[in-house]
Amino acid sequence: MAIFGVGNVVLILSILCNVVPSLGTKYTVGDTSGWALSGDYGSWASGKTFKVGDSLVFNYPSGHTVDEVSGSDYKSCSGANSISTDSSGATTIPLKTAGKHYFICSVPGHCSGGMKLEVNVEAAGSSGGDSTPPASGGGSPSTKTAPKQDVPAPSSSSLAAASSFLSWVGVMMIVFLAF
Ligand SMILES: [Cu+2]
Repeated sequence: MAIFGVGNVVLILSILCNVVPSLGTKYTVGDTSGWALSGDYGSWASGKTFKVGDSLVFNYPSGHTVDEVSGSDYKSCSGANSISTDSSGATTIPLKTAGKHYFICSVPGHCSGGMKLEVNVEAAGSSGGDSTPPASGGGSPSTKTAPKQDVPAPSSSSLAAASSFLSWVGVMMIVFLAF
């Protein structure tokens, strides 16, 4: 019975591993370079699409901060009226609202030296494609093949990942039971 207990825990963990990342993407600011004076965060952010539900992860050594500021304070590199500030070395900022978000390091000289990040956050699902919403939900039998086209690609691919992972877990459980 203890074996099945372990199997259940593995099963639950595997489900969590597949479900949690689908809630939002975590972007590590500056990638491996982190949040640093040598960074170029304009180029880092360009080409990325941030959505509500995503998070920004700032990694930096001591001697820096992550302040969320207004657009005007971003331009003037002022951390005097910060919306939020953190200097823990590992700052995760959940992007909760659509629109522009501005981040600077409030240590004098660092923002003007390059430690400033502007991101444009889109509403969740706003760029998921041009799929038109179903015209009538009343169950009128209009066409034969219409309902299948409503399945969005990301969820089906994550389902595929989940099922392949679950089958791997199944193999592991068989190995467990065999020994
Ligand atoms: Cu700094």
